[in-house]
Amino acid sequence: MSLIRSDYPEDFLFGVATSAYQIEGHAKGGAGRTHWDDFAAGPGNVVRAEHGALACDHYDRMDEDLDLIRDLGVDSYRFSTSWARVLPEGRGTPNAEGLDFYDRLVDGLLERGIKPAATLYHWELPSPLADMGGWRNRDIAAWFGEFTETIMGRIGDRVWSTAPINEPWCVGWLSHFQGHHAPGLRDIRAAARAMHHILLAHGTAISVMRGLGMSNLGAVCNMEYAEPAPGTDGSDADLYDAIYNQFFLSGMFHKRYPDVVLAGIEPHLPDGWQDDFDVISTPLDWVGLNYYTRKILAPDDGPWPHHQEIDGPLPKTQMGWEIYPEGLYQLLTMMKERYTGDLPLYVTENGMASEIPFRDADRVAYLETHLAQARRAIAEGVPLKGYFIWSLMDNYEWALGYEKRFGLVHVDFETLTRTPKDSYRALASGLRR
Ligand code: IFM
Repeated sequence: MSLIRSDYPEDFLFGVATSAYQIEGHAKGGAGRTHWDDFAAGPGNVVRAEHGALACDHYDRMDEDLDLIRDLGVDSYRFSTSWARVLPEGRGTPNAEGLDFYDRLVDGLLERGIKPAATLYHWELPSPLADMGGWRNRDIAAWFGEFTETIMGRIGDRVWSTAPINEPWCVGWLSHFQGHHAPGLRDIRAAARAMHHILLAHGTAISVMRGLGMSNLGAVCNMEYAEPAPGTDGSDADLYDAIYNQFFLSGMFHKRYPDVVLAGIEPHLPDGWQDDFDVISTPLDWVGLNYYTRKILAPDDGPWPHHQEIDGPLPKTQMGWEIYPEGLYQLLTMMKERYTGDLPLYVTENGMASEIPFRDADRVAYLETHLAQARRAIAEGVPLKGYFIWSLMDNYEWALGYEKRFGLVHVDFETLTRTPKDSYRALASGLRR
């Protein structure tokens, strides 16, 4: 790999990322039921109706996994805390075993010299909260505040960084308007309310953590570069960009939502939404970008937002996503110019799914080309401070089950044996140079 650590600023940080439901094995350790367990049980929602009950069995193989992270030579590990493992009912009595698990995880990282980068919520909402409307219910901000207080009351003194909600677009739009993720709704009103409440919960959690005396608090947004289809006037790409890439940062940094998005969702936002921006814009210490691909947009004659994605000509990953490294540079630059200024930025996820089990030269090339765009951004003054690869190991890729493999480490889902791929070895050697 042409990656050489010394090509990056001295304080630049490399890491790998995972999330709780995707690796832990949710059936273990007294965790409560989640809306992903419910969604996966519905016909046609998830490939082969696969779920996260065992996943990578990280719950019982934590030490082996932490050794893999240490031997890779990265500086930080981005993990998430499962709300239902900590509070099986979503509120009320904590699960002592769950709290002990995250305590051991953080200590295990620190013992190995790895910075723990926590995300509070990476998609597994406790079912009892989903029963009460989940992200559609304004009370979720207070419920999330209670969860934040409970888990960070236990590990907040030792984590290196924390972000409340992974990928607000996925939690809101993908799950409540497009219906691809739990709770599987295709409902504009549900989506509008969820998107607003996600931001309210985000700001509430930041305030709770400030109250606990924590620092290095950020937000993690996923973005896709929006490209107009040839021959179109660009308005479809602009609207896609506004919903996907601008909405959440605009709320957090400008205390407003983009007009073109309001044109579609304003009638569905909860009463008094304009009064929530002081909470939503609670100051942050950094912002993370999860980047994978671009989309090409053209009009269609369906309901708002009246656009469709067009198949693009570039090589694609196992997910069918075009490989477009320049988008990483373009979005980092946009974030700095429009929203974050001098605030540190991180690439909190980047990587590819590949069907090649061990000799994954395609993944090495993907990482190299994206890292080149990260260096381009740094050279032009973007305060990019770190880069996390998705993912440490193959895991549960949500509605696509276990087939799509993002890992630097191969997981045999029959035996749960972990085997480092070529990309793991290439990165380990580059990080030592
Ligand atoms: O696996 C997901 C992860 O949970 C969130 N970001 C994108 C990844 C790949 O689809």
